[in-house]
Amino acid sequence: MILVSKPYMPNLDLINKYLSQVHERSWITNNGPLVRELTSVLQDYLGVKNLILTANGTLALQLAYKALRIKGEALTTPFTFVATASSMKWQGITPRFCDIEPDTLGLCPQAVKEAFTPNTKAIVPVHVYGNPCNVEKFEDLSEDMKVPVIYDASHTFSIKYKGQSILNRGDASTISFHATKLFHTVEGGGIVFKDDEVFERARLMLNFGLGENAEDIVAPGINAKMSEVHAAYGLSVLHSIDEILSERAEVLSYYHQGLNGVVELPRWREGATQNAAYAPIIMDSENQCLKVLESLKKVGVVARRYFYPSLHHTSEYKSDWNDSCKNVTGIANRVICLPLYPGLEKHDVANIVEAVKEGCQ
Ligand code: T4K
Repeated sequence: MILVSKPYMPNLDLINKYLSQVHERSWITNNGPLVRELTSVLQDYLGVKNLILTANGTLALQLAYKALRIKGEALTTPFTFVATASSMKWQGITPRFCDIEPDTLGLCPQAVKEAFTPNTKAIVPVHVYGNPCNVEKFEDLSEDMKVPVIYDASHTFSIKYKGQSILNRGDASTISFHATKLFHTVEGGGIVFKDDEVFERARLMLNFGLGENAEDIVAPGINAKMSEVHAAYGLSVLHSIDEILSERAEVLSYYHQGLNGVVELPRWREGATQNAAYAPIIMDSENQCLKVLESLKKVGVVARRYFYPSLHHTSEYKSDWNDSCKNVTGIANRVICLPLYPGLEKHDVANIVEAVKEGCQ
C-alpha cells in the first residue's frame, strides 16, 4: 500500500547519539540544550531570527494570536487544514472565510479587502502547499487597515521568496514540524516574529508566563514547549535535509513530466522557490477526481483530498460560511494530493502516473 506521505526516518545511530546526551544530562524538557541548538541551527538554515520552537504547529498558531493580542474576527481561507481556524476558536477569535485565487489557491487579497469590517482584527493567509500568498498585497492591506498579518506557513519549510525566507513576512509566521512534513520533529512547530517585543512576550507565554526568576507570573501563559526528545529527532532529520529536499524534488518532477497536459497544477508564485512539500493536481471535475482516486486505489495507492471539504462546508464552520467563496467551492472538490516522500520508488511513481491517466479517460 502506498500512502500519501511517509515520515522521514532519520538514522538510528544519530538519534541515539542525541538521546544519550539527553540521558546523561537528565534534562529532557524546559528549554534544554537540544532545543536551544535546534533553534539556533534552524535560524541559520532558514535565514530567520526571533524563532520560537513549539510542541506543534497548532499551538504555534495559538501562541502567535495570543502574543499579538488578537481578539474579535480574523479573515482567513477555508481552503486549509482545520488547525488554521480551530486555533482561532481556541483563542476566542471568530474565523471569517474569504475566497482564494483560482490559480495559486492562496487567499485572495481583493476578497479580504471586500470582507473587511470594523470587527476585523487580523488577516491570516495560508501558504497552501508551500506556495506563497500575495504577500505584497497583504502587507499593503495590513498597513491600510492597521491590523496584523499572521501567515500560517505550516507547509513552507525552506521556501524562499525573492531571495528571503517566506517566514520573514508578516507580523508572525507559523510552521508545522509534524511527522508528515518534509522537515519534522515527530510533533512540533515554530513561530517567527517580526517584532522583538512580541517575540519576548511569546517566549514568556510559551512557558506558563513565568518570569525570569520563576517567582512572578508576568504573562498569560500556556505550556507549548518542545521537548528535548523532539529536538533530538529534529536535529537528526536536519542532518539529511539536502537529501530529503532533492529526493522530493525528483519525485515531483517525475509527476510533472508524466502528467503534463493531463491535469492542471496550481500556479506557483513567481519569485518563490519550490520545496516539494505536496504534489497537488487539479482535475476537470469532481467526477473525474473520484474516478482518479478509484483508479489509484486499484493499484494500492491512497492519495488524499487535501483540503476537502473546505472548512466552510463542514458542520463546525458552516455558520461562518461566507457565501462568496465561489473559487474554493469550485476547486476544493477537484484537488488530489499524490503520494510524495523520499524513497518513493521511480516505478511506483510511474504506476501512479499511469493510474491518474487511466482515471482521466
Ligand atoms: N496549518 C496547516 C495549513 C496545516 O496543514 C497543519 C497540519 C497545521 C496548521 C497544524 O500543524 P500541526 O499541529 O499538525 O503541527 C496531517 C497532519 O497530521 C497535519 O500535521 C497536517 N497539517 C495535515 C495536512 O496532514 P492527516 O489527518 O492527513 O494525517 P494522517 O494521520 O492521515 O497522516 C497522513 C498520511 O501519513 C497517512 O496516509 C499515513 C502517513 N503517516 C502518518 C503518520 C502520522 C505515516 O506513515 N506515519 C505516521 O507516523 O493530517
